Amino acid sequence: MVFGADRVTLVGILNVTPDSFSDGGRLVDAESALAEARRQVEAGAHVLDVGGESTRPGAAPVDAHTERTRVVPVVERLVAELGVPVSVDTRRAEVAEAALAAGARVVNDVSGGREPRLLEVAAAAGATVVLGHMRGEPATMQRDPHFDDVLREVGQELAASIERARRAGVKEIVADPGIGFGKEADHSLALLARVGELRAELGVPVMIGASRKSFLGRISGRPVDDRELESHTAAALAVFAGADAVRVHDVAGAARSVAVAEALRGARA
Ligand code: HH2
Repeated sequence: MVFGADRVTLVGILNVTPDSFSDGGRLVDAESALAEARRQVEAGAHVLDVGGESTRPGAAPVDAHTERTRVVPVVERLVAELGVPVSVDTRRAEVAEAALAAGARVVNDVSGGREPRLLEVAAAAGATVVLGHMRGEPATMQRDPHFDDVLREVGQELAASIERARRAGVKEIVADPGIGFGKEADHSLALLARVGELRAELGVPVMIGASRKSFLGRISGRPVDDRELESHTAAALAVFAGADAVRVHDVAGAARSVAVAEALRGARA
């Protein structure tokens, strides 16, 4: 199991894209990605999540060949040189398959397994799958998202994804409510605050990815390159509220804030 029950899993973000919303263009060559990955592992990352397509609101999709060419050489280097499980952040079966062949052990799919073959290739490789919740496509998902009851609807849609993944033969499944994926700030806040209920309902570990996202900027007024304190606070509170894993850019800071949250969660129990 990659997402062990005995600790909160810290997932470090490595976006090897030119256009990710907060760190685009910084890690496009394998050497920079490797150096950042080493820093994240030293800071306490348990998993490294490599992404070759930005899924920020409004992002245009990239073709599978481009995504694979960005991701696979980095996955190969991380697997060869670092001792932590590598995750590939992709919606495409073709990219997942190539990354798994290069040694990745986790497929993180923000679309929740919309491409059925992605679940099949992950199952065949014995990989863990993170199933995200997203309505629509990144290019248009923030156009007036609507929920009558966000917790219930996201829970039901994630439960359907989990069922598909189980049927495909995936053994380790993690759910993610998709903070900011087709959601207003209030939806993201409700999902984060009530993550414990979501976890209890779904019966699988839940990951939260709030790092640097716009709903935090809406609260503090800070731009994307100045939201670390907000991000650490959100990670800690997500853990206190019941999250099993957090996906973060600044692993060193998150490791410290999450340690406090874990201790408090332990004290409450
Ligand atoms: N958020 C992003 C990307 N992948 N995966 C999961 N499971 N959960 C998330 O919340 C999530 C995710 C978006 O953030 P980021 O990778 O920083 O930006 P971009 O999509 O622009 O590359």
